[in-house]
Amino acid sequence: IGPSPKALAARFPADFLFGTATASFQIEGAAQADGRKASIWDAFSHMPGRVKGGDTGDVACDHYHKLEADLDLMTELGVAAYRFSIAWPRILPDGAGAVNETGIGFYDRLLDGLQSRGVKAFATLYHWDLPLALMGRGGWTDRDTARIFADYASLVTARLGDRLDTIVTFNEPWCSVYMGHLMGVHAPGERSIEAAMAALHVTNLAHGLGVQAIRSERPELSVGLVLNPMSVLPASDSAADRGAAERANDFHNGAFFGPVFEGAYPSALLDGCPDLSRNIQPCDLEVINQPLDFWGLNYYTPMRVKDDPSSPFPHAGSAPPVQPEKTDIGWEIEPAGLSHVVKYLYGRYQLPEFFITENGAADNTEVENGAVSDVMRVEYLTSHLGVAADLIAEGYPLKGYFAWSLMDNFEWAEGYSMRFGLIHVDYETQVRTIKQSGHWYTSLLAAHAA
Ligand code: GBH
Repeated sequence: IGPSPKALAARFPADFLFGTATASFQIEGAAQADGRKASIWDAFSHMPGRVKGGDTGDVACDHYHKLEADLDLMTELGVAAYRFSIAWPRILPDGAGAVNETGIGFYDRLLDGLQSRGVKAFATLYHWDLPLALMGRGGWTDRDTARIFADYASLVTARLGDRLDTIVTFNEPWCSVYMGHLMGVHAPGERSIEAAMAALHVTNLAHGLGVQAIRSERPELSVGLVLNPMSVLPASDSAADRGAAERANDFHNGAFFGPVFEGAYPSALLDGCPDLSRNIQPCDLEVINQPLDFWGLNYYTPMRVKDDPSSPFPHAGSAPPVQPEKTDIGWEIEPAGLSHVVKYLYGRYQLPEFFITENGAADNTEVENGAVSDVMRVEYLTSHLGVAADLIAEGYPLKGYFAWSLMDNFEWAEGYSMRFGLIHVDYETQVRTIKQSGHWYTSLLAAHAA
């Protein structure tokens, strides 16, 4: 079943960073504690029928109250870096205006705790928990939200930036834009191409303004953006399917990589979605196209497409999986998709160095006799890390890898039904149990550090 942790570790350079990742809304809970106000995910998850089982983020892993114990678990795992996100509504409960000092205090304790344990801090400003108050103005469909985001970025940089190793503006804007405004399966639950195209551009603009704000506050801080580019694989070699893959690339990848790294939206996207151009003002693309120190890649599964003129733009329908193995959430296990997407992107765009900022599997194995034998997750991580090592050997500038996730958590529309953690969380008792995958990761990290 793949190489030993020691053999795998030997394939990564000494300065390669191994870490784990989480996001505020998925783990913190304490939704009303110490002055935090609601985010769009609090509202969405409290609407009947939106999240499986009616689950909410009210308590989650109660990480807000278990910070010290969770930091100790990181030490036990032996991670060199921790990727987390900051809850905007915890530090600016109304999105703008009055600062909640108690909320900032939580991140002060987190950063001090990481520093004293020698763990590098990778912060994300936006992992989908927009302050609900900003929905009054239209949320991400309103241009003003971009400016307000930049003020939030300045505040975080000024107050916490001295203890950050890197800062990221957005996590997977593809999800907050398309799943939130077109597919309606994530907050705020809209289903309109008009809203999606407005949210796309306002989010990209917010990224650019955010980078400018961070740089002017703290020029030496390393700044990046985390994307979930689709590894778009055509169902067949036919010209029609390859054409569909090209259009899907524009819609899913070019919509973000184009403006951010080239200062232009793909022309096919501008032509195919007239709602997009309407939102663009002169100079926006210069603002969006800021040089970045790095970018983050989140990879789980490929997207297979076939030509389908009857489906909406980009006229690419989904094609069946090729690999028979799936994780418990039903996603095809295809490590080759990781190298495919990296090679596609570095061939297509001028990109800086990168980190794999998320990779992992839903493996819902439960605790039995005090242990969790999540063998599938170990195999998933092993095979994907093998591809990561191949990419480094081929010269791609991959600097680190973050396993998703440190612990089981609120898996968005799936609620608590899907478990991605290296650490098991019992949601009744909040007891944590390091899984077999967690112990395996520890041996990998120990071998790498030796
Ligand atoms: C990430 O999202 C999130 O950053 C993280 O918060 C989350 O917990 C984690 O992954 C696990 O889900 O079927 O058309 O939607 C990843 C979300 C999953 C979005 C795969 C795209 C496939 C395409 N991605 N999904 S589609």
